[in-house]
Amino acid sequence: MGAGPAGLVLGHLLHGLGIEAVVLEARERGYVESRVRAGVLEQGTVDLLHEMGVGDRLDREGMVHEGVELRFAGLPHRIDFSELTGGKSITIYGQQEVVKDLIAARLDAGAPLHFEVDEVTLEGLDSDRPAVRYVHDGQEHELVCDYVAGCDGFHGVCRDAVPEGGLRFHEREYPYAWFGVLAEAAPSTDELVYCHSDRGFALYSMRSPTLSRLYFQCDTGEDPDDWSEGQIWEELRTRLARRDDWELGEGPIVGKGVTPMRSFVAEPMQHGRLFLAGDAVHIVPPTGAKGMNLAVADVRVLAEALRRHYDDGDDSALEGYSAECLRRVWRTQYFSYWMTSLLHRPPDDDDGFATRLQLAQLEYVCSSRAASTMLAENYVGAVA
Ligand code: FAS
Ligand code: PHB
Repeated sequence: MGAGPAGLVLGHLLHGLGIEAVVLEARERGYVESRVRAGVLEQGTVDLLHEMGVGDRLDREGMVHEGVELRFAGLPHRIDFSELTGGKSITIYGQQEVVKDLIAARLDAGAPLHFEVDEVTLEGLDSDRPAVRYVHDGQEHELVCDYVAGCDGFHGVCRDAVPEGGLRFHEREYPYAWFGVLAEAAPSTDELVYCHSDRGFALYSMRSPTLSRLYFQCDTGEDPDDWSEGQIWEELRTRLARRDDWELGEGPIVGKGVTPMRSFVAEPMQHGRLFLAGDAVHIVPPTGAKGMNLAVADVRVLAEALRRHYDDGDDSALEGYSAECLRRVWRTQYFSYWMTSLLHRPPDDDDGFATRLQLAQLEYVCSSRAASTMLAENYVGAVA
């Protein structure tokens, strides 16, 4: 269920393994392929897309970064990923580009992918013949299958199909959100900039040599339409200001939106014949750039577990799916929570104590090899 990164990567891996699968997506193709979300691919995600044979455009258009800048007190501090992780890096390539490549590959392979399905219900998850009912092109359909992969995101139906008490939930809502913009401005920095400022967090990211993606911390419930382009650029200029002559390049803003920040995990990641993956079962705040990478990592484990079931009649990996993924999910939750707490202005810090602690920790991260290595290896996804 779901044609996001999780559902499409799983569909492609299973197709490659000769395991029959149907991908069902609620939205139309155009919408799914234009939805601006993540933009950072870990080394492991890039390697997998190559192994799957969908890495050509990524190679041509992706931007490889071997480091990142932490900016605080108006000064830049570079974290050298390559030096600290034995040569690993990240690649900047929009999530919607990954989705486009995977949809094209699936349709080229003639593998089933249905857009605009509706009224999806799941039945018999505790039996060995679960069924998915849905409406497509006005017709009712029933798919009786061996397993259902719930890759339908946070607002999908699969997680809710688990009976009451079948899952435990862990959640933290953050008292701030991200105001994100996409701008037709040539990036004024070679690598991403994570910025701690008195006015709150800011992030300089990009999508291409002509497209910049920027975010700044705002109040929850902020309405992007209350901000003019001038106000947005002024806020970003103020927060990202450096003490030297670095200047923020501006350009027409072609997209803006506010994203709430939460940490969420549902456990276990399986119920009967339903296996949950990606945002359907865990959400991380985007500060660690982990959302899409975590979704891909889940289905990589699930595809191998299904291969062992069908090829070797061995269900041990399916039985171990949830535990194996949750180990990575909680470590990633910790890193994303740590990055978020380190860089965002705490709402009620009247005496500045929390801000002083953040600055001391930032100083430590940028002056200690051990601490900068912790950040680097988690960011590029080099932690086993
Ligand atoms: P997805 O949500 O991507 O895909 C689920 C799919 O299931 C969707 O296409 C949906 O339409 C479909 N679906 C839903 N209900 C269905 C139903 N009933 N039947 C069939 N299909 C159904 N991460 C970052 O690292 N950086 C970012 O900047 C960033 N920005 C984000 C901004 C937003 C607004 C959101 C929501 C997430 C953002 N993320 C970001 C996290 C994001 O990258 C997710 O982690 C990633 O999309 C997860 O992929 P999937 O699990 O495949 O879920
Ligand atoms: C992005 O490019 O959209 C992006 C980059 C880094 C993050 C979050 C989002 O931490």
